[in-house]
Amino acid sequence: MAGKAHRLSAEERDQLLPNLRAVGWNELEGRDAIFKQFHFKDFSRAFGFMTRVALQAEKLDHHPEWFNVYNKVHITLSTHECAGLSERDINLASFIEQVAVSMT
Ligand code: H2B
Repeated sequence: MAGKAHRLSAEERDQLLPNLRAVGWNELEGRDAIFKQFHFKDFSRAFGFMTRVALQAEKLDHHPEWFNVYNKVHITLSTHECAGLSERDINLASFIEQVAVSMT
């Protein structure tokens, strides 16, 4: 992975977050992270989605915190290295959106 992660500045957030907010990602209260709940038709689609996200996460060396039951997947993204939100989270969230669109 290129370079050290830095916590996004207020200006960077103003620039990068609106697109993700528009598709349901929100900042958590009390923790510098973003969160979204996904809802699929069934478990196969939810797990297919998770599999594709997992392979990309491993490639990026940036992994989601997530919870799954049946057709629901809840995802939190944050960066340990900078103890908050970095560009890595934005990039992974954008990839996750592309996968989700193709699974619904
Ligand atoms: N995933 C996430 N979400 N944040 C990180 O800071 C992170 C990660 N760091 N996956 C990586 C792995 C780090 O722990 C390893 C050692 O590169």
